[in-house]
Amino acid sequence: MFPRLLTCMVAVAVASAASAATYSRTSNLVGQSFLNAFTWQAIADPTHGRVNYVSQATAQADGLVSVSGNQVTLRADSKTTLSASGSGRNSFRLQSNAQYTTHVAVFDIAHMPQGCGTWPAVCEVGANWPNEGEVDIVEGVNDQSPNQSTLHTSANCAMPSSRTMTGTNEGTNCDVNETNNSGCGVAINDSKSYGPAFNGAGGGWYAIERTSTFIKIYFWERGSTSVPSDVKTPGSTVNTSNWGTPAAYFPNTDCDLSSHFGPHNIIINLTFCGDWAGNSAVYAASGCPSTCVDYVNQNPSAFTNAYFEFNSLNIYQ
Ligand SMILES: *[C@@H]1O[C@H](CO)[C@@H](O)[C@H](O)[C@H]1NC(C)=O
Ligand SMILES: *[C@@H]1O[C@H](CO)[C@@H](O)[C@H](O)[C@H]1NC(C)=O
Ligand SMILES: *[C@@H]1O[C@H](CO)[C@@H](O)[C@H](O)[C@H]1NC(C)=O
Ligand SMILES: *[C@@H]1O[C@H](CO)[C@@H](O)[C@H](O)[C@H]1NC(C)=O
Ligand SMILES: *[C@@H]1O[C@H](CO)[C@@H](O)[C@H](O)[C@H]1NC(C)=O
Ligand SMILES: CC(=O)N[C@H]1CO[C@H](CO)[C@@H](O)[C@@H]1O
Repeated sequence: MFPRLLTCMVAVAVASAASAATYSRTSNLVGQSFLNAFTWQAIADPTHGRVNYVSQATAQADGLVSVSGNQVTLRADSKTTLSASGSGRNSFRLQSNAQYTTHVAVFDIAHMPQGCGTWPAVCEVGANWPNEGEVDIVEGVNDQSPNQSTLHTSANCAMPSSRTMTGTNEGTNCDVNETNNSGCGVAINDSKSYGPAFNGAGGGWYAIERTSTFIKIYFWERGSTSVPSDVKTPGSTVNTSNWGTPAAYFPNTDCDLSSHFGPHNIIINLTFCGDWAGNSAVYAASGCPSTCVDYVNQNPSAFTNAYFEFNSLNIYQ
């Protein structure tokens, strides 16, 4: 009886996994429709960066946002020398108007912000942080590569140290309180996944698949021969069964995802220095000059390449 029951359960599990792997497109965001799906947050930076998050109106007046065909460019100010006693460097923090639980999001990114002191992120975050969780899809500092996809949660959420992913486990405890906000990160095993090398390769695709039982992050550099066809040429559906081993895999084996992750907004932001990039040991280890805040204040032209360029964002549910 028992083996037979087991076989039956396995069959059910496989069937539901296969059906959960196909999703239908709910948003095809390019150009102006991409911008219309987000709200600019001119707020104080929760990560204490040397930044001044501006409104969309200010960004437009200062040329920090532009649309060219399908492409959307979001950049930081690269013209103004800052006074040490004044506000930080003008930059962007965009939050999606919609929230997502089970979904797939595919970000086709042509360029990401680079330069000493930069700390860009594409992430998904719930209300009442950290109780509804945070998923950093791509985040890094000071051009260091390859880095890193991370969960940040409340207490009692861990990841197995060994799991089926191409990235490298950098910590199994996702609880921000016990990890000094570091969470459980996975370094992506591709030197072109971040910063100048990512940009030099023409960027690539980052994708998240979130279900009630796992969160997966995928990355393909622009020239990869293994980009799935439904990623390379987005259409009305995706089938993640054909996407191969994820870069980062966060299963629910040691973390009840349903109680640690609520509905999430997508956030796209760029700060400077702050808790991570500006940490003096991290900044120095990156081979960056001076101190982070002085460098950001005094070298506007160093931020000419501190911009995101998105080709598209497709969301499937
Ligand atoms: C971007 O926003 C998210 C969500 O608030 C936050 O966790 C992350 O630290 C921010 N990153 C930067 C670079 O400001
Ligand atoms: C990491 O990337 C290297 C170089 O492409 C490859 O040889 C290695 O198999 C990868 N590791 C994993 C776990 O996929
Ligand atoms: C945070 O962690 C410390 C131990 O590192 C613990 O004493 C404290 O109760 C925790 N606080 C919360 C809110 O979980
Ligand atoms: C999704 O891909 C898997 C693996 O190739 C396949 O078995 C399944 O039939 C596909 N699902 C749909 C709805 O096409
Ligand atoms: C916690 O993080 C803050 C901000 O990065 C840092 O200043 C502090 O030294 C860290 N504390 C520990 C115990 O690592
Ligand atoms: C800044 C940073 O966190 N860099 C890390 C990027 O990933 C590599 C490989 O895991 C780490 O060694 C670096 O510390």
